[in-house]
Amino acid sequence: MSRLTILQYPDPRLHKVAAEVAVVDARVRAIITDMFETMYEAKGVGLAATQVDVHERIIVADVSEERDEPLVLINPEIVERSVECKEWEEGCLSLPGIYDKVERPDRVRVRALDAQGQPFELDAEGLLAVCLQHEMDHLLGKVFVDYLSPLKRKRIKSKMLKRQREAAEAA
Ligand code: GNR
Ligand code: NI
Repeated sequence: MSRLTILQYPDPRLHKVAAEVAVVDARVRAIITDMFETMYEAKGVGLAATQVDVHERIIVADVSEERDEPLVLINPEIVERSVECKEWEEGCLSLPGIYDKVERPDRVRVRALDAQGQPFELDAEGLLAVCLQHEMDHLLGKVFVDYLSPLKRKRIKSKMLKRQREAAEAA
């Protein structure tokens, strides 16, 4: 197992579109193991492969309090979404310390493959629904700040670049 580096916004690789996984094999399961290690270490509730520079449709998540309910979604698709939307304060491991409100459908039904390559469907609401939509956006090259106004995004981008510049100088 190894912890992977999480790409930091505005890294252009966060905007790559992930490819479908053709076969769920040992190679894919090794990526999943490393993604869980990375996600738990970073205390995130989800992680998309895009964030660790793997451009394949793989998501790991765990929204449980005890951090003992790992979820794997390969080639996820939303098959149903509620008309009702809800606003949540979102954060992202690719933009540590940045939070803002995003409105999304309140409930979604997602179809995906598990780590064995078996199809399953999942009804999600609350934090899990937000998390899965946030992760699926990552696989399409989209980050939550893309929903914010251009002015907010510009400020966030400057803040992130300044932080990265300072970290590089300190190193
Ligand atoms: O850890 C995370 N928390 C979170 C909180 C509100 C909405 C979405 C998220 S996902 C985020 C981890 C992450 O960046 N996943 O891509
Ligand atoms: Ni994220």
